[in-house]
Amino acid sequence: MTVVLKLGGSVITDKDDPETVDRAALSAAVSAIAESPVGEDIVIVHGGGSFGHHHAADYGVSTTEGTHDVDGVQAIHGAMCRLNAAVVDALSGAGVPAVPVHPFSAATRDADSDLSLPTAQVTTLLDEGFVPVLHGDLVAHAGAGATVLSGDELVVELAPAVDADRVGVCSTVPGVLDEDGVVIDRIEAFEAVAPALGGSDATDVSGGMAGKVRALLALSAPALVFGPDALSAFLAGESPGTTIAGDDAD
Ligand code: IP8
Repeated sequence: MTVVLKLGGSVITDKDDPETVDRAALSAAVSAIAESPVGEDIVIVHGGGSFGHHHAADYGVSTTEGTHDVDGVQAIHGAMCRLNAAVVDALSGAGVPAVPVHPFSAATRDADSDLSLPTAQVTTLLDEGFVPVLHGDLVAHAGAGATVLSGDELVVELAPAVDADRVGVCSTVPGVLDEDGVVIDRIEAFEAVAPALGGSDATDVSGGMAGKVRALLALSAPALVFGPDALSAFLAGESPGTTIAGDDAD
């Protein structure tokens, strides 16, 4: 049972305070991972929270707007590396064999914005008993300099590469919410939930919940979106929050 788990940046950082880790939230997530029956068969991806997004906003960089400003690149990538070090340290402290993997060193987007992420490093680390910990980052982007590479994009690339059985997206909300704020139990087609998610124009996977759902529907593994309190349940094989299972999902 291989799991790809995304820890949302706003789950593990204090979003209002630049470069501040939410120690209590990170420690709770780390304990859930350390005690989970999944063991070392897990790839972890974390988002930017008050680390990457803060600097990306300062330099006007997004998944579509790039920069050639080396100071901006160092600020954004450097902040993400600092958050990654905090996550890896916390996992190591709990006995998880976590190792850092920095996507900026490997990924590219071509002039059509198509992403290429070499994954042999991740699969080999996993096979060798390590827990790779990747993060939202910058990516070298042909014609645009460097753009943001979101953790959600990484999850979508990694799940097939590691032949994931389940994908988890641990977010600050307890699942994908309908118009009344109620968690949607299961999503099998985007059209059925498009009105609740604010339309169908989100092709950018970092473009909010609509983009996330569209991208996760394309996976062959079921993906679950849930809140931090449900992380242990997800890792135990339960189905908290919203299950997103498109046509290709097992
Ligand atoms: O929070 C964004 O990752 P995300 C990473 O998963 C940066 O969208 C560099 C802002």
